[in-house]
Amino acid sequence: MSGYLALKVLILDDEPFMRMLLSEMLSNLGLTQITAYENGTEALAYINSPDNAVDLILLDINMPGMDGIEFVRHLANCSYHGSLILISGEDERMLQTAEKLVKTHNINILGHLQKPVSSKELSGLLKKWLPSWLNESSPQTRKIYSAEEIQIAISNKEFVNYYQPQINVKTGKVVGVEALARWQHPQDGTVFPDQFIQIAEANGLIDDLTYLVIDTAFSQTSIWQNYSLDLRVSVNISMANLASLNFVDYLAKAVNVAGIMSSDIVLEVTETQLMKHLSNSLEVLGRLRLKRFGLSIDDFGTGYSSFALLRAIPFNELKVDRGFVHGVASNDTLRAIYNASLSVAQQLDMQVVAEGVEDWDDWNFLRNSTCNVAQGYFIAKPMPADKIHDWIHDWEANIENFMHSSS
Ligand code: G
Ligand code: G
Ligand code: MN
Repeated sequence: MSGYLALKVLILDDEPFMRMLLSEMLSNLGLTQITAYENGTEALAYINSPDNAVDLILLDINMPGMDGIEFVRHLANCSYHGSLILISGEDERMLQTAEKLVKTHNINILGHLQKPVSSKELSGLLKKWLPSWLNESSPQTRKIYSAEEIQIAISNKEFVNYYQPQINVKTGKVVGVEALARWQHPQDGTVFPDQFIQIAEANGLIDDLTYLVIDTAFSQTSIWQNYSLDLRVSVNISMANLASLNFVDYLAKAVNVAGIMSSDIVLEVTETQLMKHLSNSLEVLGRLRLKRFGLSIDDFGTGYSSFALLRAIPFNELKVDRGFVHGVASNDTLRAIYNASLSVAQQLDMQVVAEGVEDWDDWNFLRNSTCNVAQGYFIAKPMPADKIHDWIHDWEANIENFMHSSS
C-alpha cells in the first residue's frame, strides 16, 4: 500500500457534503493526499501550479459556473497527465457521452460513478488503475517506425498473418478465420498493426504490404483445404488499396496461383477516411464482387457514412463493430445500435458477424439475436497459422459443452 499513499487526488464538486464524503472514502482506501475544490477555476489554478502534480481527479459533471465538461477542455489545454473519474447524478448516457469526450482529449479515464457514490465502486475503479500507476517507473515507450524500416521489412517478408476464428452462432462450428497482420521484428518482437498500417498507407507502401498479406493468406487457405479444413478466410484491405485499378487483377491472379476460389475469400473494408478516389473505389469493389469475392463492411457504425457505403457497394457481410457488441446485454444504447445494424444487414441479405465477443453475457445475448457469426476473445484470440488446426480440433471436441451451458 505504500505507493498508494503517495498519490495526489483532487476532488472537484460544488456540494460540500459530496466533498466530505469522497474525502472520507478515499482516506478509508489508504489515500491521504487529498485536496478538494468547489469550483473549476480554483481547481485549475491549483493544478497549473508547478508544485502540485495531481495524479487523479474526481470530477463532478454538474456544477454551476464552469461545469465538468468545460473543465475537461481546460484540463486538456494545460496538458494534464493524471487520471480522471467522472461523477454525476445524470443518467448513464450522459455519463457515457462525457466519458467519450474525455477520451477524445486523450485523458486517461478510469470510469464513471453514479451518485449516490458507493465506496465499493470507487475502490473497484481505483484497483483497476493502481497496478499501472505503480509500474509508471518503467513507462512503455511506443516506438515510431519510419517508412524505410517498414519498406525493408516488407521486402524481407517480416510480416506474418495471425488468424482469429469465427464461429457459426447457431451450431458453434468454426466457419472461417480473419487474417491479422503482425510484424515479427528481429529486435522488437511482435509489432501490432496500429504501429505500421497508417505509416504504410501514408507512404505508398500499403499495396506492397497488402499483397504480402494476401499471398500468405491465400496460400494458407489452400494448405487448410488440403487438410479438409474448409475455412473462409477474411483479409483486411485498406481504402488506399482501392485507389489502384490493378488491385482486381492482382487478386484474381492470386486466387489462381493459390488454387483456391474467390468465394473462399472475404475482403474486409473499413471506412477510415473519407474516400478520396470514390469512383475508383466503387469500380474496384464492384468488380471484386462480380468476381465472387466476399465483401464485408468492417467496424460497422463507426465510419463517417456507413449507410452511404451500404447503398453504393454490394457488400454481402456486415461486421458489427466491437464497440457495440461487448457489453450489449446490459447497455440500452449499445443494444439499440446492435439491433438496428442487424436489421439493416438482414433486409439487405447480408450475413452479420459480431466482433469483440468477450464474455458469457455477450455470447448469450448474441445467441438470442439473429446474428450469424461470432468472433472475439471469448472464443479465441488471433493465433499463428500453425495453431489453427489443433485449436479447431479442441474446439470441436468441446462444442457440446459450450453450446449448452449458459455461464
Ligand atoms: O488485432 P489487431 O491489432 O490485429 O488489428 C488492429 C487493426 O489493424 C484492425 O482494425 C485490423 O482491421 C487492422 N489490420 C490488421 N491486419 C491488417 C492488414 O493486413 N491490412 C490492413 N489494412 N489492416 C489490417
Ligand atoms: O477492425 P478489425 O475488425 O479488423 O479489428 C480486429 C481487431 O480486434 C484486432 O485488433 C483483434 O485483435 C481485435 N479483437 C478481436 N477480438 C477481440 C475482442 O474480443 N475484444 C477486443 N477488445 N478486441 C478484439
Ligand atoms: Mn477486420
